[in-house]
Amino acid sequence: MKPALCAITLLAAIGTGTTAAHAASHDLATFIKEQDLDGDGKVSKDEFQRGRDAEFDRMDRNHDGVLSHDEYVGDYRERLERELAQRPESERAEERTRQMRQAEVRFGVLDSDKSGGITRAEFAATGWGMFLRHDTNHDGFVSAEDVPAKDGE
Ligand SMILES: [Ca+2]
Ligand SMILES: [Ca+2]
Ligand SMILES: [Ca+2]
Repeated sequence: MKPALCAITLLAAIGTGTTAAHAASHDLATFIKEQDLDGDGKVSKDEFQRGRDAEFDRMDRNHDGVLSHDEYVGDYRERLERELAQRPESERAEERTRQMRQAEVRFGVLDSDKSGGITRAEFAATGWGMFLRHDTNHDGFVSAEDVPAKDGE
């Protein structure tokens, strides 16, 4: 199995149940909701590229073209804390531990050459894998016309 493919499978598996995921969602409806920037109900390649670039730039706080561990995991933690604030306090600690563990795993997967940082190319590679996975009718758009991929595929 090629490393990129392996990463996509793993990302899909650990993406389940997370709402603040940096990885493009493996759920078709969520993917469209998150990536459809102009609201026409489908995600074009151009739109997806712009969205991914914007997300990378937002996370790359020191603008060196690499998402360091602190930038990636720190950004995730901030988003997670905002989300956890909506939950009953009794659930927060456990959820925080679980989600942060997943964020660490995702960082390791995205950093495919294990250099300690995620380059734009690494970030893009896993995203495109997800786009192609969703575009099951291969028309270059992810839309409701695509058949949702089943978990585990
Ligand atoms: Ca669109
Ligand atoms: Ca950086
Ligand atoms: Ca399609």
